[in-house]
Amino acid sequence: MRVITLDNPPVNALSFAYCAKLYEAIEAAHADDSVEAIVFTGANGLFSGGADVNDFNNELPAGAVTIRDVIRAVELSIKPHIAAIDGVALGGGLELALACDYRIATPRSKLGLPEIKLGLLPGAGGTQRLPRLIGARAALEFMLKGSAVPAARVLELGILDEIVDGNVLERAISLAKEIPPKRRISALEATIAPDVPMQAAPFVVAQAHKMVPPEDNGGFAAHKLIDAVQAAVELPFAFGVAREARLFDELVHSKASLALRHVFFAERELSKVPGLEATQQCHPERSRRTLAIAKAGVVGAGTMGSGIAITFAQSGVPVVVVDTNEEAVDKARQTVMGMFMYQVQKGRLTQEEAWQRGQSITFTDDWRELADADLVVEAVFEDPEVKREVFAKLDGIVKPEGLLASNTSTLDIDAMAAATGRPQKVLGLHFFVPANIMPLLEIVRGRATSAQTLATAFAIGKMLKKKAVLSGNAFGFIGNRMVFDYVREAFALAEEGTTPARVDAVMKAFGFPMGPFAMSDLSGLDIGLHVQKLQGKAGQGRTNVLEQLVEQKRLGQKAMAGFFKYDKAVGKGREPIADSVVEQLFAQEACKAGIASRVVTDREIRERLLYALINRGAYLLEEGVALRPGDIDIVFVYGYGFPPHHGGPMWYADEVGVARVYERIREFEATFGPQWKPSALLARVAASHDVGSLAHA
Ligand code: 3H9
Repeated sequence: MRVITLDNPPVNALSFAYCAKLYEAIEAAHADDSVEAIVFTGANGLFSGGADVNDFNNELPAGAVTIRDVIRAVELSIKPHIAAIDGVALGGGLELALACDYRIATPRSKLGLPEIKLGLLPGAGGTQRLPRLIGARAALEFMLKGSAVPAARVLELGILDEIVDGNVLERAISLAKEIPPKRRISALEATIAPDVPMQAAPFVVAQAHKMVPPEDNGGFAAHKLIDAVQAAVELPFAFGVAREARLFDELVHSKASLALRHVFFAERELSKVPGLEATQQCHPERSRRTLAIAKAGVVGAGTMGSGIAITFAQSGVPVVVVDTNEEAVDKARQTVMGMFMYQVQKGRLTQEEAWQRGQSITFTDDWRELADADLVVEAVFEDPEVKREVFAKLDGIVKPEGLLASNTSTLDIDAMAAATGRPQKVLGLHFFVPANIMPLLEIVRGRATSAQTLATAFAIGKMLKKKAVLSGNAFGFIGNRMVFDYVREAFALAEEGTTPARVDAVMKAFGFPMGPFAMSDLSGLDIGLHVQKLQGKAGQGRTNVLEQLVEQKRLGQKAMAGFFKYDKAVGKGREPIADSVVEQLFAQEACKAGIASRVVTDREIRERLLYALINRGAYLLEEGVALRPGDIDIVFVYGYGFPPHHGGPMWYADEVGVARVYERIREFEATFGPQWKPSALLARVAASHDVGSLAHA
């Protein structure tokens, strides 16, 4: 018996270089007559994270050994192989386990084929073996979701043979000593599902194609995956594997996969901040210099405050919410209870867990209860004076080592820090509504914010399972600052005679879950106007349509009328319905302001909105507000629904070609005015190559 340990830190990725070593070890075990069985296990706390995604960016080097070669060696051997899994087994890692004869795992293990999230499909036999093991329908569901699934569920599905409570390697070794028989999955016939006859295959395949997004709008890999599973059902194993390999190769070079792989790596770059020491960069939560957050405080029990409190409670951190308004507190209590009960209904929490989480949020009107909090986040009204008062008060109450954060979406962190005697411990933590659901967190660095405070903020982000992006302290930070320009163009288009419904439809067709007008309705037109006032831009628009809508109490979705109207009977009151009243208001005000009506193409709509984002993003890079183009992309993918298969606005600029984007922005500047002045960075990148790259600027 031979134990082969996958050991390629940090995640035992099956790179070409590592596969060459692995292949050698496997062939040595096969050649050794004293070895009757082979056990695979993993070092570094996991089985394997799958293929090395970096390898996909290069052409396959001549003579390279890949996971497919490793798996073929396992498959061809007459000796039994056992996968002993502890931790995650993903992608090619799970495909290796599927080529084994037995698969056993510890209860904490998670297994998955997440390739779809990278715009790929399992390309090392996974699409052919899984339908043979658990049926095509269950296999498709498993691969289309791409989640890392807990061992208990994987056992139920029939992918695992056994869950081992004790030492999984010991159990595998004892299993190997029994010399179990070969059980090649490749020798099985694929089925659809226990209750479905094989004749139903065409129907099941057609249904699956209908259920995923269109090929040109985020569904490219999903359709190819369905094709591969169809091959598993219709073709002998060897032909199916060949079809899978062809489909995989098409996907690896697709724009969507390149974009999704960019998002994957950009996400992992986020906490690498120049100036923070190496240990903090890699493992902020482990660094001694980060502060432990054992108790959190929130000021303000509004929508934002309750969402933030739930987020901390979900991560096991007790939290005190301070608000003197009884009505707001009652509402917040109901929101919190409702949220946890919903999770019980969905089977995500037990009654007991829901009760415990609910208990870990305390509401009070007594600010002194914040005294021993390690971190307090204020979520009060967006007004500079109110915020300053809150910070001054907190500074007098919270223990000196406690961090003070603002959840402001726009305002100056330095002004708040100046109201305290601990500016180095003041920062912005900008959550997005609803805070307990939205994955994005902007960490705003003030002039005096210390490295320790920042490192702690990244550790908090990780603890709360957020994508934490660092932003400089500038009005609107990264996300909102860029969205102002995006919405500005949407508004300008409406003033020029394009209906809000059409603008939104074009952006939805690009892949956003909603268009800019529906988004404005969701966040509230009154909020939009308030922010314009804070920015000193209210009343500077070409028309006063926004002001009029707010005066008419058309505040957006919450008022069942904004740029669109809403009807409780249509999409639970959340579906925007075009409203001719608003369209007429735009037409009438545009006429008064002397704005000529223009006929625009869908392409112009898309370009004006997306290039406004790109131009502002380039300014933010130039000004140092955003560290990297990838950081901006993460903000937009996770905070604003930018379609991940386009990689985020800055990646999209590269996809289109920066030179082309720049030229178009110059044309917009000439046609529409100085708001379109291109950033110097954009000009430089556009000039540097024919197809310049912002990613490498
Ligand atoms: C595949 O398998 C294709 C096959 O079907 C067919 C082939 C023919 N490759 O996330 P973390 C790096 S496709 C390269 O912070 P965690 C990551 O960049 C693959 N690098 O840790 C980071 O580097 P750095 C299918 C990878 O503990 C470091 O490892 N598999 C890969 O929070 C730590 O990462 C997947 O899609 C990789 N595959 O989570 C799994 N994975 O330190 C993708 C990680 O320089 N990976 N890195 O910043 C994951 O889901 C998580 O990383 C994992 C660990 C759960 C493994």
